[in-house]
Amino acid sequence: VRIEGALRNALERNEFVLHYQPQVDLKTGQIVGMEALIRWKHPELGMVPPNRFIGIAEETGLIVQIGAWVLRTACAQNKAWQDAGLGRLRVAVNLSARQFGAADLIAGLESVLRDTALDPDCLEIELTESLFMSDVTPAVELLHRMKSLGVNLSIDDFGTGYSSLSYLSRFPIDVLKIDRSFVADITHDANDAAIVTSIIALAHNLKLAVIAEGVETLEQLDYLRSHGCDEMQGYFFSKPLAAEDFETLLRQRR
Ligand code: G
Ligand code: G
Ligand code: MN
Ligand code: NA
Repeated sequence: VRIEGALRNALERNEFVLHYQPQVDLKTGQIVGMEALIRWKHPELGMVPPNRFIGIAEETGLIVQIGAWVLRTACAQNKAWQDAGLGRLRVAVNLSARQFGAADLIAGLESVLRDTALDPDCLEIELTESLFMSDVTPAVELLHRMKSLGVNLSIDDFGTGYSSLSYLSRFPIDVLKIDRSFVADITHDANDAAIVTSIIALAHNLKLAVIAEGVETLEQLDYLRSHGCDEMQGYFFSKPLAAEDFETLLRQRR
């Protein structure tokens, strides 16, 4: 309850920040993108992780305004890094179901792309399977409208939802993100290894790119690379970083 009241004021008080976690091409070892992850710098509670407030923000509907801020901030930051000569990276932003259902989703995306002048191909919108569960027809239309703006669409936490696979052939998806629960035991558990290699094959057969989340060890990285996974994201390479630290990392690697 205390959190909810403060959450309403957090946007005006400029208390949110984005951290960025690098996404690395497994063939070249280069940073090719980053996922923007929100944190709340509460004046008394300190740094509040998203798990403590995203749910409340969804219930109260505040996620629509917070999500719009995330999108705008992530796109502006990416464009600034590109203009500084730090590379043509792609930024991934999480979209909650509430935002997906909002009437002004497309207009909001359009205005952010116009205002920031970010190439839409350098933006990726992360969706979860739960978005596709209920009534599928409006979802298909909305996804095509998003795609027509030129942005990339990915499925986050792939394999953990309850939706059917049939949407993969009908929806204009570009990327599957293998959930980190499958990656964790990939080198010890034959079933998890089978699931991960199957997701990689599924993605590639559908001409989708595939990125593994939660990569924490060299063994996991080697396994994923040798099985043709395209990209990885995880603590082994880097935790999510504050913008200035992410920028330092980019400068060091150039
Ligand atoms: O950053 P962290 O690992 O603590 O993220 C925890 C969860 O919060 C993840 O499931 C992530 O998808 C979610 N999350 C982080 N940032 C955002 C955001 O900007 N919007 C939404 N909807 N979820 C986010
Ligand atoms: O949006 P999504 O649910 O995929 O959010 C990514 C979450 O995963 C964030 O909370 C991020 O901090 C977390 N994360 C990123 N890399 C790792 C990792 O290597 N291990 C673990 N356990 N969590 C990670
Ligand atoms: Mn995500
Ligand atoms: Na995930």
